[in-house]
Amino acid sequence: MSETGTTSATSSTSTSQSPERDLSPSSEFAAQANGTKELFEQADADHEAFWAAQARERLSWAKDFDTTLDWSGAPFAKWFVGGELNVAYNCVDRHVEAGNGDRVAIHFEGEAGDTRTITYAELQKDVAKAANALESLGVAKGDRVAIYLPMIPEAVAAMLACARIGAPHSVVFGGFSADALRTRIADAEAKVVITADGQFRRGKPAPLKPAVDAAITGESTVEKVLVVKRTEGEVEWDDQRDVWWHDVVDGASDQHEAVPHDSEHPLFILYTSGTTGKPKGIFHTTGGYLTQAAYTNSVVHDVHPETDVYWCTADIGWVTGHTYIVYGPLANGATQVIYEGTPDTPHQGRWWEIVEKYKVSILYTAPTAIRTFMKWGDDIPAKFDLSSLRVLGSVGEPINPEAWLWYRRNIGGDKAPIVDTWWQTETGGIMISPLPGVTSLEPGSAQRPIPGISAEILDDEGNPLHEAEAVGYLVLTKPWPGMLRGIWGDPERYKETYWSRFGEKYYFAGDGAKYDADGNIWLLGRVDDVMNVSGHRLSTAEIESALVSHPSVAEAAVVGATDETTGQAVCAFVILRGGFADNGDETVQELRNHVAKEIGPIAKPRQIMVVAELPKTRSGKIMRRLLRDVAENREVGDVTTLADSSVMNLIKQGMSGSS
Ligand code: 6R9
Repeated sequence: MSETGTTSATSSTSTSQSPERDLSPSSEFAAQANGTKELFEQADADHEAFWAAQARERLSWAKDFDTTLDWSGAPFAKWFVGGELNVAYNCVDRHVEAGNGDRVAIHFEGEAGDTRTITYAELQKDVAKAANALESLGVAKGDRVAIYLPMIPEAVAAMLACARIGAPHSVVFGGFSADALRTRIADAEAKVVITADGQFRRGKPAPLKPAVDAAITGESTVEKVLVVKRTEGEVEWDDQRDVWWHDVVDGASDQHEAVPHDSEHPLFILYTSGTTGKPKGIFHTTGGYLTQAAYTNSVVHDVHPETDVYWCTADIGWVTGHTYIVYGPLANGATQVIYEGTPDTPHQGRWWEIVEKYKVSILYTAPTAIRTFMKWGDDIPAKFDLSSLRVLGSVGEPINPEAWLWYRRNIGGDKAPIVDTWWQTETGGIMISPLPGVTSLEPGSAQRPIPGISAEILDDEGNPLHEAEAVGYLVLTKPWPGMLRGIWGDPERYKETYWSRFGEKYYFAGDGAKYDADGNIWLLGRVDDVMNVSGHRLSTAEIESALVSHPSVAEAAVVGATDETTGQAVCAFVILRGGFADNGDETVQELRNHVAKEIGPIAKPRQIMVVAELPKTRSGKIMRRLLRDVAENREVGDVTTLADSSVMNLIKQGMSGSS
């Protein structure tokens, strides 16, 4: 590295070493940081003792646990065995008991500009009322409750009410279709659905309840639908089945006993895309998950509940919303912002206006959002006072160094540390990330496993790779408290998906990774047929089956192509059935809308190409690699394993003919 300052161009992985850019933590930041070097030492010295200490220090247990980890039934883990606690008590009541009832839990900002401030004491009442209401609707410990709500405070109260009763919730993202909701409700055999009449999106009310009505027509396990009034839109009503939230919750008693549950009692199910069409119901349990959530939110986001205003921009329909809106920050007693709407409503500075208004000090968001803001221009955030921000976070997909540097400069005032956090629905909480008071940052890299977590990168044969730039598969090598306990109703699929690629010793994450020369981990995206579109996991198989379910489609192949804003974009190749003409744009629009209807607007293909053939191997496997080459406008790679090597020429000719 030269002293001249000209070296930053040598490679995108050496930014932190440029003499002009010091990305080590400032001494002021380090002095106040929750995450310390000592944590690494403690975790290395005794993994289980470290986690036992986190569980005991950060949570209130009604009954202490006797065994920290029972791994005798591996890969099925039990953490904090024998312990009992109530998650809602830990997230709300104990803060009130400790004299912090007047502290704001939630600053709610509706899209239309309506606001609500909810203290911990108020949240306690809301949760108790919702718990009483759910019980009056017949929900008991162990029953599953589906939640299909917009980003409103009732969503948080609903989740915590379920946790309080011990009824596992299954939150389904409000952007998912009726069909997606139906499969998730059926798989979890949910007894009650909590929804709203509608939600505000881009300045307009959009209905939600019709999707629930459609999802439970015919045979269904659902007995009651609890409906929050949000948009005042017209709704169909079934007097036997539907009840208004304001009728049964508002009038319920605000006293509700938080009965302790076993540490391993299921807390929630959350569906995520797998390599086959059927989504996997990832399930998490009580003590281990909450420990992971509270610990990581403290040491990675560096939340100081007395002084910080924290804002995680995720939707509660994703795991980030579960762990870093509901469970982590509330377990820590933090004050947070919840925003209902889109970043450009009513103007492209909306987020920065919110940061200025509430003096947000910690912001946790996704690279796709950051890239969108980059596109909108530096002048927009520059109009607002963002000086309250002291920690920035990123999650969902790799953040490219350019976006990282833009985020740091334009949002973080060139001083706020950025924590690029790698984790998954399955891991329950952050696994790989800088600790902002300890780590010298490396733009674009999630860097190191946090204290208590161990990772390796393996080659095809399962040998650890340590040399720089060697690309392999990321695995986690020791169980951790927040790990998934399984796939709901399918223990075999759990073993097969996560614990068979490299044997029972390694949790296979499904991500490619490499080390750089400094030992930082760089995540390289999924190695399976899962795409990452704006940080959301979508399976190629799921979208293919949606396309094939359209009467005009004979066959479909879907690939994720690199996209400047969304990371990856859905590109589909379809073969029409005989008798269906290719009507150009009209056909494409119809199929795009069909996918939106079947799965949800996030799955809508950016591009659909009608082709005569698909490239297949002799064993009939579609070679997506070649289609990706086409979708990304590259020279098409090796075609020698194709059953018919002329197919790619046909596809390419077809492309050049289309607009
Ligand atoms: C939390 C969440 C998990 C997948 C994961 C990986 C990708 C998430 C990342 C990242 C690179 C990061 N991913 N964070 N890749 N750097 N900081 O996103 O959970 O929806 O289950 O997605 O997202 O590919 O395997 P989930």
